[in-house]
Amino acid sequence: MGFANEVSEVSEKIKDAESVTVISHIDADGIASEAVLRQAIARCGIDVTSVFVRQLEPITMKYIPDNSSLKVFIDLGAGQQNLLEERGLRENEVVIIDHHVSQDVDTPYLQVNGLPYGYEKLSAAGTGYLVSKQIDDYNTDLAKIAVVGNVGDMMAREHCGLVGPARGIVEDGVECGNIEIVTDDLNCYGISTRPLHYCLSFSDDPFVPGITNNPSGAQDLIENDAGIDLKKRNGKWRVWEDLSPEEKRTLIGILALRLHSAGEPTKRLKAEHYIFPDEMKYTPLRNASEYATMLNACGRWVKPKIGSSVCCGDRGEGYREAEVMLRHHRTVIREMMEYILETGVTELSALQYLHVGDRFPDTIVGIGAGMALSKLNWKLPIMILCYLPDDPELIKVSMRTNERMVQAGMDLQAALMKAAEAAGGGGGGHKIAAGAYIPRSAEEGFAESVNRILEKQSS
Ligand SMILES: [Mn+2]
Repeated sequence: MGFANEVSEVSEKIKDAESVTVISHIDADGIASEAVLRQAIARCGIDVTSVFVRQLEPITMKYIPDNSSLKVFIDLGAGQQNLLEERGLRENEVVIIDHHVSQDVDTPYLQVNGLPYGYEKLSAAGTGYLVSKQIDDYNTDLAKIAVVGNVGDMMAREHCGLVGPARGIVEDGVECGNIEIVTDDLNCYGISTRPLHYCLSFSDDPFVPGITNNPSGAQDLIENDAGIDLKKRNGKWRVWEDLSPEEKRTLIGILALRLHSAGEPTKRLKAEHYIFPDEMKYTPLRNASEYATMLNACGRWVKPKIGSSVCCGDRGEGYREAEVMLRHHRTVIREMMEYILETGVTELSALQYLHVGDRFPDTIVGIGAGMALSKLNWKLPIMILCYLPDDPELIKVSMRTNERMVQAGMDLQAALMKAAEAAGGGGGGHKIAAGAYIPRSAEEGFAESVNRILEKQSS
C-alpha cells in the first residue's frame, strides 16, 4: 500500500471519527505521541480522550473504554493485535500508529508503521506527526514535540542526528520557527542545563580518556587547555549552549586530539542538536533530549498526563510538578547506579547481571542500567533483574548495551525475547535496549540462558 498511503488512510479515518480515544505508552515517545495527536484531533473539533498504559497486556486492556469511539493506538498495538482481537475490537473501530514490529492476525486493522518501509529511525511521535500534518498542514507547529519523541526514543543516536522522514520533521519545525538545528556540535547531553564540565564528563559516546566520568579532568581541559571560562560574569556556571562557535570548535578540537592520541575513533564526537528557541534558556525544555528526559520522568512516576500537558504548553502548575519529578528521577537513577557499582555485577562470558530486588521502582531500572554500563565493562551488555511491586509472580528484566556493540552485531531484543519466551514470559524492545517479564519461577538460570544466546550472536 505504501507508507504515504497508510498515512493518508489513517488520517482520513481519524477525520471521519465522531470521537476518539488515544491509547499511548508512558515513555517520552508515547507521551509526545499522545500530545501531538490529541492536539491535531481536537483542532478538528473531534472529541478526544486519552489513556496511558505501561504496556499493552491482558491486564491493562481494561483501561480501554468500551464505547463507540475510534480507538487510536499509538507507540503500541502493532505487536499486540491479538489482544485487540481477543477484546473483540473490530477492524473499523481501531487505528494503529506504531513503529514496533507488527504481529500477523486475522483482523486487518488499519495501521501506519514505517518499519516495513525501512524507516527504522522514525518513532511513534514522528509517525503520529505525519498523520497530524496530513490531517491539516497547519499542524506543523507540532513538529517540535514529535522531535522530542523521536530523540527520546533514541532515534538520533546511531547517526548522531535524525535521518530520513524524522529529519524532514525537524525541517518542518525550522520552517515553523520553533526548532533550531545546531550541526557539527558536540555529541553530549545536557547542553542547556548542565554546568559545562559536568556536561563533558557525563558524555561517554565516545568515551574520552581523562574526561568521561571525570569532572575535574573536564574542568582542567576547559579552563587550562582551552582557556575557556567555566562561569559567566555573574558567577553562574556556563552551559554548552552558552559557548560561542569558536569556543565550541576549540573544545571539540581538543577532545578530538585526546581521542586520536588514545587511538580511539573520533567519528562519533560530533552530533546534531535540536534547540527550541521559544523555550526559556537554562531549562530542560530548551532542547529535544533534555525535554525528553522530563517526559520520561513524568512517565516513570506514572504521571504521563502532566508530561502531556507540558507538551501542550502548560508552564504553570503542571510544569512545576514535572520539574519535581525530573529532580526526583535523577536522584533515584543516580542512587541506583551507585548501588549497582557498589554491589558489583556477576560477569558471565557474554553479559553482566545483577538482581536489585525491590530496592528501586521497576520503571527506572532500565535507565539506571544504561548509566551504570557507562562505568562498567562496555563490551558486556548489562542485565538488571527486579521485582514488580504490583505483581508478585513476575520479574522484570532490563538489558542495555551501546552503539558500538550493536554495530558489531549484538541484538538484545532478539536475545531477550527468545530467552523470555522459553521461560514462559515475553519481551521486546530494540537491539540496544530491551526488556522482558518472566515468571519468578524461571529466575534461576535465566541470565545463563540469555548468555548462551548472546554467545551465539557474537560467534
Ligand atoms: Mn516509541
